[in-house]
Amino acid sequence: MELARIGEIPGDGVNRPCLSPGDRTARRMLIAWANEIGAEISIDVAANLFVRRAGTDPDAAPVLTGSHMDSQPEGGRFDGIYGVIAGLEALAALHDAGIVTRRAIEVVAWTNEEGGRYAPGCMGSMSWSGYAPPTTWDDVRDADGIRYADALAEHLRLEADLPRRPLGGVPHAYLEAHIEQGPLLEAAGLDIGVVTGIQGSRWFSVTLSGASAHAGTAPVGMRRDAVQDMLRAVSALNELMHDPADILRFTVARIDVTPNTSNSVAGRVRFTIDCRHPDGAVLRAKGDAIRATVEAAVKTCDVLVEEHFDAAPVAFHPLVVETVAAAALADGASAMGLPSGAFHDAQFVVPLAPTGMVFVPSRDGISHNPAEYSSPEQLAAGTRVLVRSLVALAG
Ligand code: HGY
Ligand code: MN
Ligand code: MN
Repeated sequence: MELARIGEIPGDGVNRPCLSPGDRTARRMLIAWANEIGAEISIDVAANLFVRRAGTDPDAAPVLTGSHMDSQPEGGRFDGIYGVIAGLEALAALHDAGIVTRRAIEVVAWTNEEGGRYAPGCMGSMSWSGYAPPTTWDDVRDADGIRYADALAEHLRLEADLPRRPLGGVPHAYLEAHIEQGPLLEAAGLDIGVVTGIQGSRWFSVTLSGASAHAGTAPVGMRRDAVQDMLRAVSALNELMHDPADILRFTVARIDVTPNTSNSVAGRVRFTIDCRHPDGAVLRAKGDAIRATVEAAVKTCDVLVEEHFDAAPVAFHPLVVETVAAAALADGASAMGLPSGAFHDAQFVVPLAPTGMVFVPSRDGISHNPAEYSSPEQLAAGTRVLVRSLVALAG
């Protein structure tokens, strides 16, 4: 709740973009809490922030937990931040109990999971895991035209007092606590989600270039109207992406129009596509059909389709899934297995180490919305299951 006051917006929401002053203030609050329990702080060149509690065996690979601290522009108080704070609570509980695990336990706050200020998301975890080189997104610009590389350099300059660690590493296991962000646990009346995997996600942008013109004098028949062509393209994409079973997720939610005035015909439109499916083959086929579908639908504009994010579906490792299920049982929590509809940094840790997640219910399944809510009891139950799991994994 203290962190939720940083970047707070009406309706109990938060707006805490990655690498912003608000993000830094939140990170400093985490660091202060971590210092209280004697944990070690470090940061890598992707600005991923690590809080480490040493184990008895310094040579043993650590158990890694955590999530992200950046939010959607109109986000809720729990998405991401819960997993970081639950991880810190695990370290504090061990500290208070005077228990030292064999393996170190590290809590990570990944940089730019949301992909709001800078698209795509998961830049910190993709850099750390080697999924993509850290320079991949250097020239991505935010709404103010600031390059990602420059925002990152500025952040690292302001965080120069923090010890540096090399980018990358191979943990013994990774376990992330997160709110479900969907309705399934609440509908089933259950406390805990033992997450089995994450569906695939692909992000595209479509840029339509026509010609701006006078709204009063330009005959409609002579226009190269990018808004009208966008409507044609999105209608055709809706048909391509229509799924009677409602499994496929197709979203157009960001539209930039130029010159964006009521009396100049739009010369240019850029809109985003977020496409998701649990079956990699379906996601591949649908995503690969976007370009031809848009080109066939557009009447007068030039078309540019770019892909910005391609995260294949992942299945979590039985070691972690079974550890979470056993921890829920031991804690007397009701639980069920379920896949994640949202992507997470965990998606990019899967190729490196046994990986899993634990979910707590979201009220009315709401997320990416200020009304996002999970109760203290639900959050505490998830944290207890996390702690039990981390102790089991770390020995
Ligand atoms: O979009 C996602 O799935 C994540 O919540 N950022
Ligand atoms: Mn999240
Ligand atoms: Mn999110």
